[in-house]
Amino acid sequence: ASNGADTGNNDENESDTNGEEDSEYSSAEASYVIEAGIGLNNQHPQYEGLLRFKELVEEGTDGDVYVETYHSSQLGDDRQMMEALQLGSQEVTIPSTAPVTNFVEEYAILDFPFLFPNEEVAMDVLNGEMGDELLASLEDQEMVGLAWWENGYRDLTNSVQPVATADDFQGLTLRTMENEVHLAAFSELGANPTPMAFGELFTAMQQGTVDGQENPLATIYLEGYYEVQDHYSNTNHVYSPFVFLMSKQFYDGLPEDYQQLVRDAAQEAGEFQIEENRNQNEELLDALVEEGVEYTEVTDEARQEMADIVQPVNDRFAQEMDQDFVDRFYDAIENSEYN
Ligand code: TF8
Repeated sequence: ASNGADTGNNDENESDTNGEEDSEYSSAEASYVIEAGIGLNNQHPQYEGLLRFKELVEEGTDGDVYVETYHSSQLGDDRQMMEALQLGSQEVTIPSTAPVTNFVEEYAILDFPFLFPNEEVAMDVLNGEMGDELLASLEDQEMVGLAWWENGYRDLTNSVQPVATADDFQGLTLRTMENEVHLAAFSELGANPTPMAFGELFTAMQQGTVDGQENPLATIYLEGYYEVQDHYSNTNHVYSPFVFLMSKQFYDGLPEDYQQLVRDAAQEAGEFQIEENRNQNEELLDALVEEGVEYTEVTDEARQEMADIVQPVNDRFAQEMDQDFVDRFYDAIENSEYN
């Protein structure tokens, strides 16, 4: 297993490894035990969402389904946890969609930079037919997609220079997620992208293996990146969803009423997580600046220039995908009432 817990430095409550103290139930008395793991630490709204899921499932089944929660990559990184779901040795994980492209190609469309004009459109499309289709496509991979959660718009931090325009990406060595679209897009901008698992990122920045990284504000602040990064820019370059995944083997073994219950719980806990995520954002920017990070505001004009530079990357990947799927996806964005 990975030792991600050691790489972040903001795990203020290390003893809270599995939410045990928040539950009146126990695994010994349950018919089903769900081991649920995430890569982020227990300060992130994603963990609060996971605890909400635990509460809903345990109360809804009167303790017959028990949920053990793990954070900080205690059970492995996103990719390893998805593999464990396929094997049936872990029941739940909630990765960003970017590493899911290694299992289902179509997920790559979600990594297209500057695809969704705002969060509401993104959630509208994901909770509609296109999102349902993406969830269903996981079944061939022995996983069941239960709900969409939100990581959020990704922003840039680095330890070298303020990034205000596309030119400022030149020469920066940036950690990216393990995803072809991200690799291509950052190369196109003139940076040196270095894909690596999330659990290795903090140390890589600390040791100077990479100059910077990109993640939503909540991760940047709550994982303590201000200790190793000097500059933050609100590039908003990619909207990053989380997808709530369950092992198909485990799901298929549940009675039908429990299947519906975990589905509803994942959805409801997700709505809570998304609200928490969005509420925190403004506060977090102030807190980041308070820690001494220099904030560079990216203008709409500069963002448009970045978008124009990476557009050929989107077009190239779109061409390699099922044309009908891509067309319908773009239509769904355009036709969203939040657009
Ligand atoms: C990344 C992602 C991650 C999440 C999480 C660790 O940068 O944004 O923060 O997928 O599961 O790797």
